[in-house]
Amino acid sequence: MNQPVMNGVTAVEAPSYVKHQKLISWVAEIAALTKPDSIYWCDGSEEEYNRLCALMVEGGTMKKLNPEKRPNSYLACSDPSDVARVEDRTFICTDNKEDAGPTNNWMAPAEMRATMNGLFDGAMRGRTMYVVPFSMGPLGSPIAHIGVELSDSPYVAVNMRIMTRMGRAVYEVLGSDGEFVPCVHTVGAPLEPGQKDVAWPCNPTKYIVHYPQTREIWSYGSGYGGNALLGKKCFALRIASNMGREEGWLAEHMLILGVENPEGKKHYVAAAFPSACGKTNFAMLIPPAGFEGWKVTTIGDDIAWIKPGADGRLYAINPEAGYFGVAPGTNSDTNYNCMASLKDNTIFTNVALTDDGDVWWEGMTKEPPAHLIDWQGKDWTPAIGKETGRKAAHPNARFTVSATSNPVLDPSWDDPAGVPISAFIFGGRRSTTVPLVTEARDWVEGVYMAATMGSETTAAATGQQGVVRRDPFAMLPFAGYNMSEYFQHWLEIGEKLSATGATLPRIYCVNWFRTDENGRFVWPGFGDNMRVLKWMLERIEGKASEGVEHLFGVTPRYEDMHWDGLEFGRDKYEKITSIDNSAWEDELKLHSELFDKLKHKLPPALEAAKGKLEQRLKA
Ligand code: SAT
Ligand code: MN
Repeated sequence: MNQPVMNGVTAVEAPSYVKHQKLISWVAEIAALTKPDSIYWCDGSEEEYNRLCALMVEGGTMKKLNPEKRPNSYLACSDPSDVARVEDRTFICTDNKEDAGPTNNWMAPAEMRATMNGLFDGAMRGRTMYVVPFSMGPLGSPIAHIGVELSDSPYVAVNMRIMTRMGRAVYEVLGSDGEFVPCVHTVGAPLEPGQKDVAWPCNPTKYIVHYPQTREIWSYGSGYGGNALLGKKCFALRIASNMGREEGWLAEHMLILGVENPEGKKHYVAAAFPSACGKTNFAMLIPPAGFEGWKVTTIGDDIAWIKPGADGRLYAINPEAGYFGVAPGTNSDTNYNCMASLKDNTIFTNVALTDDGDVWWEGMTKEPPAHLIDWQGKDWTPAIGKETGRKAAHPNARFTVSATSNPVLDPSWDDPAGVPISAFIFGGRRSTTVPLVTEARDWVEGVYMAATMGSETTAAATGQQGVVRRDPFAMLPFAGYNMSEYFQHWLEIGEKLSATGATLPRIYCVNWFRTDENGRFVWPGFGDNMRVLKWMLERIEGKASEGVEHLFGVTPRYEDMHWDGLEFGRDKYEKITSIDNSAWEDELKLHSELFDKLKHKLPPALEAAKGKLEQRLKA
């Protein structure tokens, strides 16, 4: 039902199936502030999805792709200034600055609310405000949580339908007094009467604001990805990490995959990597030649909510329902399952358009097409690309696709109980220093590894690329509270579980990205990461050899790895597993810098772990 509402509205009429008075009053309150021309309550139906997409095609925000090439799919191209998460504009607003910690931008809630009230006043003029109800996690599951996003972007509404369980059924779960996280979003581009809209409205001023104490999210000025789809990083990580801390669970920037050996023995592992480091590829990995009978299946590609079960094991769910993955570099060799997922029903953002109405991005095919319209709407040919260095697709171009399009979706992906986790993997993008794989000797050492992880920055966030920054647990931009307390929370979860006599998941550190003297990756990565997974599973099952113990943990020897189907000599293996003591001395200085920054409430156990590492390095 469409609900036209006058400017300066005081009362809102909701569809009859919305029974939640507090929700209705909140919608009225935000409408009174933002002054949209109308309010539209999303029901999540397919008809609605098609209608909103058609509306955006008409308005120039999206193009419909050739249905013979890419059925029911669209291309949206953003404003060139609105292409990635804005970490420097992301705020955690708690009463005490220390509660946000030194890695987050902070402002006092009252001050931020005053700023937000100013910016949001009339911000939706000339637009429709969409009411987008969504569940993170299976609808009605005891570990799911509900949010409602109010947004003046139809692009947000359709993306949320893919990325979450969005629609009318959420109201049934909410009933008349259920809890929800209120999420308010505007692109910050009100329209004067008669003013023509642009294809991608946004505002040069941006604020991505979280109030963890009251569990609220306000986002201003951007229409892109994690800035605007508020169920994702804002709710499922920044707000949920706070919920998890209060309630004894973990909200993590992790993919979850299932791996089954030829005998039918299955394990689930969760792996944290910074944005744009291949989580989607790892989650859909195809075992290479030499691994006949092995199967890898996907639970999730970006976020995991992990809760202790009654049996003392940790159980994980994927709170999302779709993938918002990086397109460039994806092709049938690097990620066949992903390409198969994208064959229809996909929204592409900031990729290039081919002359026959399909999409293309760097790395999709070896040879680029002879002519394209690039993500900024300009003509592009390989010659132009070469001359100007201009990419046809933006490096952070994305696809939005439903999890159910994934041919290797795990049968338990939607199980409200979650899946038991056997191992945690932490990985960064490091051209030097960090070996291919290391097993932590115990939980504390594993937490230390994860806490001190570094990674070279990518296009997923605005700012300089390719510089190593510490990215603890791949959560630097996503931990919604003080990072040192977040470490403490991990340590406590470990302590509590071991106290029950449970076997804790093993913790591994991996690095697929070491390069040779010519700057080329030495490790083939992608499907061959299966070799590393296999070693981990053998360790977990107590079958693998002892490997080599070194200052940082345990790494397999060359002969401990399964090499069938790949020619990869000892010399190469040495290149990606060697420990260079002088490089580690420098690395430890960076750990010290990090700990210095985080010294307020830094767990002493991590200081002690660092002390041990330093001693081993001296020995
Ligand atoms: O734009 S998102 O935050 O959703 C993607 C990412 O950075 O992982
Ligand atoms: Mn991510």
